[in-house]
Amino acid sequence: RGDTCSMAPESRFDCARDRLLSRGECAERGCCYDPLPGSAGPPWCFYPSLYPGYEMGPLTPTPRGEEASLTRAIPSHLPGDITSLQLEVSEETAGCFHLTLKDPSSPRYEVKLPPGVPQRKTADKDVLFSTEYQSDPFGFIMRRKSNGRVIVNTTVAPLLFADQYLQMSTALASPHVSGLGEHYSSLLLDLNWTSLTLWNRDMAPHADANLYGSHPFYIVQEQDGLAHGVFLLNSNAIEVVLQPTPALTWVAIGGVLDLYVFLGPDPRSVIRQYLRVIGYPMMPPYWSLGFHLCRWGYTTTATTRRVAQRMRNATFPMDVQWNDLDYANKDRVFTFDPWRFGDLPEMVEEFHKSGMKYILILDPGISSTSPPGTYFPFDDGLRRDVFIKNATGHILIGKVWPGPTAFPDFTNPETGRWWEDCIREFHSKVPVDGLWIDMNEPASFVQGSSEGCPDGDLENPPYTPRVVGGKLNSGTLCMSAQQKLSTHYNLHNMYGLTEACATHSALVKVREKRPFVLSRSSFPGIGRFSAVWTGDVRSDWEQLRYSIPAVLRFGLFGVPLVGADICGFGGNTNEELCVRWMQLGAFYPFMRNHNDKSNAPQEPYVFGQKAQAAMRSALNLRYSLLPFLYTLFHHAHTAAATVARPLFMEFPSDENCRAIDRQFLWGSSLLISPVLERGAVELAAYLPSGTWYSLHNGQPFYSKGQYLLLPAPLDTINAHVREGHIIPQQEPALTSTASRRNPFFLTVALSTGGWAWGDLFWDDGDTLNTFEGGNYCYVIFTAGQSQVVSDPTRLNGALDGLVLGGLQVFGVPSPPLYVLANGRKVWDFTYRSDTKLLTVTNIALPMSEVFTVQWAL
Ligand code: MIG
Repeated sequence: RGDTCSMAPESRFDCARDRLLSRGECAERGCCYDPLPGSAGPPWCFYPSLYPGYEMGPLTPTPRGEEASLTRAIPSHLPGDITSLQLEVSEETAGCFHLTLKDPSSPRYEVKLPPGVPQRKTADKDVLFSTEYQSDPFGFIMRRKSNGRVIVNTTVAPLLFADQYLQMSTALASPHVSGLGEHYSSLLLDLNWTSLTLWNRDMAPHADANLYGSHPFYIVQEQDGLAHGVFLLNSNAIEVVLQPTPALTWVAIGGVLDLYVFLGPDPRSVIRQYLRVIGYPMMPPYWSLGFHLCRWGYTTTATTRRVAQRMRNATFPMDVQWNDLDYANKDRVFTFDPWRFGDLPEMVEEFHKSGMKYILILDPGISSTSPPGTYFPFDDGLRRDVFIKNATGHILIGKVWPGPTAFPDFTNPETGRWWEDCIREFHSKVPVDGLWIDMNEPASFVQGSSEGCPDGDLENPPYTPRVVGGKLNSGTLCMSAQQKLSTHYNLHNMYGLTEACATHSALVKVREKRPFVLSRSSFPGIGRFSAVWTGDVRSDWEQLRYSIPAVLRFGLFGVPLVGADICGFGGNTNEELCVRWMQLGAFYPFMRNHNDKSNAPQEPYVFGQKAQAAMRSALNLRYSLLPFLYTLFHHAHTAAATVARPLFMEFPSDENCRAIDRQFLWGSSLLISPVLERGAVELAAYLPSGTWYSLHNGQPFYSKGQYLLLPAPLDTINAHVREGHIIPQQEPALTSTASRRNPFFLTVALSTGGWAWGDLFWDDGDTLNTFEGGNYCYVIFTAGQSQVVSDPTRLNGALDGLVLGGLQVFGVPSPPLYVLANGRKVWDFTYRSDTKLLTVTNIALPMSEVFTVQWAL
């Protein structure tokens, strides 16, 4: 076989992912063998450059694109080859290419995302890509039209399509790849012979493990600031192999190949194109952007009340008090403990009266061992046939906190109605404002079921990707379990998504307000229904640091409302770590401090005065920025923009930004540079080229695109406003209910030319579909020629009675002689010539009218 085996080691594609092969076994597969020292690195047994595969017939036009038949004459080494395939390709939009490979003779399981993703067709007809096909063996090459760059090239390795093993490789246009969650890793993935498994699993975040969610999507930063993305719509267990050529191999152990390629051409457009397929994120209620406080181990209502009271006494802003499993009677959901939580309804009412909200945990496992007639959720669920069955058609029983449990099958519409009834009934007693859906991978403490699982190709497929526990059913249900739509083998990764969807709809119906759901498990599309948190992170500095790429990745996956457990969940935190975590957490889109049962307390008030002061100022800073954050969520909801944004999204042609994941942006205008190391009181922060102003004092930094050493004492987090931007803020308060009524102020960061732009989306924060129904305010702010002007382009009354109380203008070159607000002289203004900061206070300009603030130089 001589030169067909002579490719460079980094370009070798593994011919033996399933097991280690001897030279002879490798040869039997028709592959090349070259044992290299070391266990990691290039494969020893790899495909030769020409390897028999599928042969493609002629392409013929269809109403939506083109199609062709593929046939395999020589069997592969896999059991269950599907020898003829149907290829269909279509140009969904100018920047989106869609390819499917299916079995035309017998239908296979295909993912159905929850319905209701609006069809957002673009008018643009200038297709950004061109495709060509290699017919024998089949492969395709896709290029970016504008520069000819190869975006996808599957001819680099064979296509395999067997019943339980589908594989497709592609060369990558650059080594700068991000995505493929959920994993514990930096923003740029390591291509040095690594593999990532996508299989939802209850597992504390650590390297090389498959975690709670699955997101088969990646984005590639190309050399010149352009970007593209690829999405494999497949919910089976997936393994993605990365190698330094650079190249990537998808292995899915079921379903079909349903591949989307998004051509951008810039990173933001890639994400928008992706979210057009999976759905744009929901608009969160305003209060959910406030601070949330939780722990496992608030064992009574008295304790829970005291926590909220101590927060208030110590003047820490906070919107939402939570309870973990402690509230439930014998850990059974939809009940509450009559002794320890007997006055739960009253407690919730009290929180509501003080302008706060209340959320509690809801696990999917339904206790199956209460005496008949005593536990409605199970009895009714049984009657309505909502539970997942085992292979023999009996209800599958696993084990979670209440002991033996059945698992609702959320792919069954009747389950959605039953779930809604359970939530309605519970809500009529305990008027929760949101639900926290945990353990929804789903997690079970017994492998498969309390009776084990039948042997077979679903439990033990010919190839099992590298998963924690070694078996697909480790820590979850049997793969052969039956759901309405298909087997659990096919649906496992979608359990959290289907539960989030059902919970979201139930809350909409029951509360008739904007719902809040927090889910641990996730799958593409979940951002339409839910927030996500990153699970059981440990209280240590490394986990603090990796929380940033974790949060940024969820942004790429269409889940902008995301955060890690602040101060860490597992193990005891410490004061310094917790201060730094509260500071970073103040810039997680979803901000919740949460702690495990057995750990030292970590509520802000338990620490020393200095630490408390630092946390209080971080909280006040966040609360002052809520109008801005809310506006960013509006853009996420309506235009698929990201909220917490990696620098490369905003500065795609700045090569220095490619790998940055210790800093991030809020929208386009606020750069956050947290301390992530113990003992550090300064940090090297990268500032992209341009002027950046310290949010705290307006001090300008003129950057050529460089790292600057910034002071970072324990009481501050560095945040810089980008020149040319206006950030709408409001005076903070102890709840967002109160801060929403406070005066607004604007932070105006003038560009070198003296201009700036910003906007504000405002509504009542809680009503459903305000944007869709036109029931909102939208105000544009512009600065230029020594004045700031507002332009309320849409008003619905929500801003009535609210005023602009002042503004700070960064970059005013010289002291103003006077300041005019709506033409009247203002007396309360100060100017600092060292920082070029103009501060105007004590004005009261109605926000619902056009206003002008001028300064005369
Ligand atoms: O097996 O409800 O990730 O946030 O506190 C642990 C108790 C179950 C796991 C969640 C965590 C929560 C905990 N839960």
